[in-house]
Amino acid sequence: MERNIEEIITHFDIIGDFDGFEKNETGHINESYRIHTNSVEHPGYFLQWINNTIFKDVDGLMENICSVTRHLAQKLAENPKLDFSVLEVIPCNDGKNFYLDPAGQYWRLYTFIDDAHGYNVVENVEIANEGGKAFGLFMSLLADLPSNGLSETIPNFHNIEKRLEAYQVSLEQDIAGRAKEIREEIAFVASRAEQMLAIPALIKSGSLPMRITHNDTKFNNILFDQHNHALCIVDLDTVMPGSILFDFGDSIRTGANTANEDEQDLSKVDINLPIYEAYTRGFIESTRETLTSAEIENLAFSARFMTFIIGLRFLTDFLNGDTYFRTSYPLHNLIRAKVQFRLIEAMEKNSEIMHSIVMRSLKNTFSLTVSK
Ligand code: GN1
Ligand code: MG
Repeated sequence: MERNIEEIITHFDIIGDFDGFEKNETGHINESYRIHTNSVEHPGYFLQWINNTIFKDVDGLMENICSVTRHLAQKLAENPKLDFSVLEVIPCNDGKNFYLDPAGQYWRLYTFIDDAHGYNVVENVEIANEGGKAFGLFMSLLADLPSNGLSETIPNFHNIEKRLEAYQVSLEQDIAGRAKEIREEIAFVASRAEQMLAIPALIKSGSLPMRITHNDTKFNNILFDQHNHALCIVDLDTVMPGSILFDFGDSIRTGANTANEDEQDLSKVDINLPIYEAYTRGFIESTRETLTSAEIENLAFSARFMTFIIGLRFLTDFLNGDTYFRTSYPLHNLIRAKVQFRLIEAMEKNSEIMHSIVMRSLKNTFSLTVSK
């Protein structure tokens, strides 16, 4: 779609004048643009087109992001030692927190975080440990924000029962005629589905508490500074009530995979145990005060659970003819699903050691203290 970025920016209350932009190619759902201005003091802005087919309630979504970022900013002001930052939403000229253009497209603007970078594949254990601390801290700092004030931006987002139902429907309808290409994956899903239902059962029984979680904790949603200190958590569209297992599991899926999410050479896919351990230690350091026994017991398994649920979503989208995730070639979603399933196999082989790493981390880490 043709976008007039310069015109869109005029609707936001920015410092300086528009001076060009670059498109940022990460993310499978929204579109992002780095905006330059002629102001020397201001580092620029980060403009995003919000995919309204997927995020149907943009009002609710932006309210969530504003209350979460406000809360985090206040917590960080009270705890300057934490040396962490938070996204800043830039309002429109009319005071609203998003701009709806005449074509019915939704836009929002953040301050650009300068000199920051993220990782698709984590390079070393120090970075993994920082990442674990950062996502754990993000959740801990949100623990006292009332979760009933937040909307569910995508209902049933990590509901495995609903995801399995949607997959079954897509498989039966086979609208894109692709079911014949996924025989191995169909068998994989059938053989693992039942064990995954343990998580919703624990949620329903109340053993796994609902907290405010990020729900899209891809490792590349952590920004690092030049010294590889974790600076900020981004991509807040799905911050809503969820289980801590969702957040831990998705970071392991992305951060502790030796390969990219869409690696075509499946022999490169494996679980990187030193990275897993470093992330786990960092995460537990920031969350241990609140972890319940059911959460601890299932933390290692959550990596398989989240890898399964997202693999299943890629596979379902492949069957549907690629209507949800942005793809670059016809088999892209199938490759993504294959990578997830291969990673699950690698984690299954290491399941005991992954659990013992959780237990060891609980013994060997101290908690970060955060004033409430
Ligand atoms: C999507 O667009 P991005 O990369 O932030 C998806 C996540 C998936 C991820 C898979 C709202 O996130 O749930 O885990 O792709 N976000 C949404 O890479 O569906
Ligand atoms: Mg996202």
